Amino acid sequence: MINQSSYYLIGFASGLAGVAASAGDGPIVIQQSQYLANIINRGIEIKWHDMIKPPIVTTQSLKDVLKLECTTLATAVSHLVGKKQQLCVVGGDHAAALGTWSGVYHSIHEQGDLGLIWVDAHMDSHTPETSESGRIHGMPLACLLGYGYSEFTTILDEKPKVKPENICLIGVRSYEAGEAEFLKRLGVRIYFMDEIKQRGFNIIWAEAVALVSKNTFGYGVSIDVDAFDPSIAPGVDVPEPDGLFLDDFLPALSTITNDPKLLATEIVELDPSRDQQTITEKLVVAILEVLAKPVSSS
Ligand SMILES: [Mn+2]
Repeated sequence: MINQSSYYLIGFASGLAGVAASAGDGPIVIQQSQYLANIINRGIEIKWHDMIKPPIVTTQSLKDVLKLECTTLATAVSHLVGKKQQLCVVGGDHAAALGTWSGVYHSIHEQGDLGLIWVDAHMDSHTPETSESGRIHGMPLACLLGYGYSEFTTILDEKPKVKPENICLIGVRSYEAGEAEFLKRLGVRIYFMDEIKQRGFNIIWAEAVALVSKNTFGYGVSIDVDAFDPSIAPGVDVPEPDGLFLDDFLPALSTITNDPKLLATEIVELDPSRDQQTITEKLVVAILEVLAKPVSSS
């Protein structure tokens, strides 16, 4: 049973693994957002559980700082999932996923496997061997599959957090050969934009939910804001043309918000310094509103 009383947000105010540190301001802006205040005033009960920030001064390496942040995040997520609370992690760069899904895994793995829908313009499936930039926000999905730096593949538990057959990616349109080959070799299902346009978002969404539910205890959804079209989500560091629109995404998302198998959600890569007239901030809050709105059981 899911506890419907409150919806919890955990801020991951870190942009250390991405293109710009300013992505770390994403959750701070959401926390102070008038759009968020408006939906709370309309009676949607949203509470901030935590706001995780990088240390101001440190002598540790980037990997060690990130591991610490992600372990803190994983511990907070695991705590809430263990209490059957609904939650969304608000990033920060996509390295948040290392903490979010390690935490969900930690909480549920004795009961069954974890499924994951990864909504993103990119694959985020580089290993240190295939990455040209070396940026860790391009590697979280590979790490969750058990490949990459041991600092990130062993958060809270030694084992891989998701099996390839329990993952799918939605909205991909920009990637490098190395990561595409990696996912293909593992047999991970990818819904590229071409297929989404051809078959319709609601159809591929239902298929994706079925795929991540089939052999799992439950599943999560990781939403990179750059999955959306830059015309509605300019506030990201790696925009890619020809993306998703909310008219398709929000109705699809609303079909799972009362699904007892939905364990957690995350929204990442909002960079407020690149936003235009706060429209990306508004988009993030619109997604949170759908997630947090109590669903009357009919
Ligand atoms: Mn991403």
